This record gives sequence, C-alpha cells and structure tokens, in this order.
Amino acid sequence: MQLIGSTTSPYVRRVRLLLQDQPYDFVNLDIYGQGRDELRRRNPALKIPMLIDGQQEVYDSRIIARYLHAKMNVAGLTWDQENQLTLIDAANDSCVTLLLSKRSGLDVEQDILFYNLQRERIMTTLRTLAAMVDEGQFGAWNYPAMCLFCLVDWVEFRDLVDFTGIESLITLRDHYTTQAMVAETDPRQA
Ligand SMILES: N[C@@H](CCC(=O)N[C@@H](CS)C(=O)NCC(=O)O)C(=O)O
Repeated sequence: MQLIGSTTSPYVRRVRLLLQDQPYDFVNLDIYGQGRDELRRRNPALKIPMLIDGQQEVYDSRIIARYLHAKMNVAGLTWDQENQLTLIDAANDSCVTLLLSKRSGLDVEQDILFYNLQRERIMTTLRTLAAMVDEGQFGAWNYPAMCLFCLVDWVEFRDLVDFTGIESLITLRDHYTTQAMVAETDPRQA
C-alpha cells in the first residue's frame, strides 16, 4: 500500500495512526509547492490523503478509513461515531479554510458572513466535542479518538483557536500523546 499525504495534514495523520501496524509506503508531498504536479497526477480532487492498494485508489480519509476497516476485518463505525466524525471534519474543514485564508493574506477576524460562519461552526463543533469528551465518549483509542486527537493537536500547532472553555480537548490530546505513532507523526517535526 501507498499513502499519499503530507507530514502536517491532520487528515493524513489520522490515517497514519490507523495504519500503525500495517506495512505501507508514505509519500510525503508539498501540495502547495514542489509536490503539486504529482498531486495533480494522483488525485483530481487535489486533496490529501489518498491511498493506493494494488489497483485500487481510494480518496478521502473517511473513505480510506472505511476501506482499511474492511481490509483489516475491523468493525466499521457506529452511527454515533459517524456523527462524531462529521463534527470533527466540520471543524477541521473550517480550520483549513481559515489557515488557507491567512496564507492568502486575508483577515479571518473581519466581521463578514463567510468568516463569521467558519468561526461559529468551529466553536459550536468544538464545544460539542469537548462536552462529549467530558461524558467519556472518546475514552478508547479508536478511529474517532484518533481523528479528534489529530484535529486538536493540529489546531493548537497552527494557533487557530482559543481553547478557553474547551480545555477538555487539550486534556484529551495530552492523554493520548504516548500512543503508537503519535510522536513519529507530530506535525511540529515536519
Ligand atoms: N474530506 C477530506 C479533506 C482532506 C483535506 O482537506 N486535506 C487538505 C490538507 S489538510 C488538502 O488536501 N487541502 C488542499 C486544498 O484545500 O486545496 C478528507 O477527509 O480526506
């Protein structure tokens, strides 16, 4: 298997954590720089991660996880876990939007509809996820917990969110830092 990604993407990191026991080659691309031509050749959606397993190409972390769970004969996610993932992805997508906006020289703090919507979504999803953590919903190191871990660690690394009132997310991140492949996939060492 080959995983196409980058060392900083939270979506790629969750798949690397899921693949911890599997043999695979990691292709690290700078998708906004030198690796963009290869990304164009590999995935018309122009996003990472993507997985190649023999003749089968799989796009999108959510579908890759479904593919790997089936391949590893591991039970798929429950509907409640699918909902957790939707909340995590909603926050993550909006945070990526903020980061790309900042890199484009845009002021993401301005009081305009587009950024107000992103910031509102980020805070409603993160508050809901923090409450779920308080209820013990992410107590096992499974795929949803890996996804939440990667989101929180990346958001803190990129300094995109004020964690006041949602400190449970940082507590969860700190709790899981000793798990397999977490140190090796830290975006700070990219
Ligand atoms: N839904 C996708 C999202 C992946 C995604 O947004 N990846 C980012 C990197 S963190 C990306 O490739 N962004 C490229 C772009 O937005 O142009 C997934 O879960 O794989």
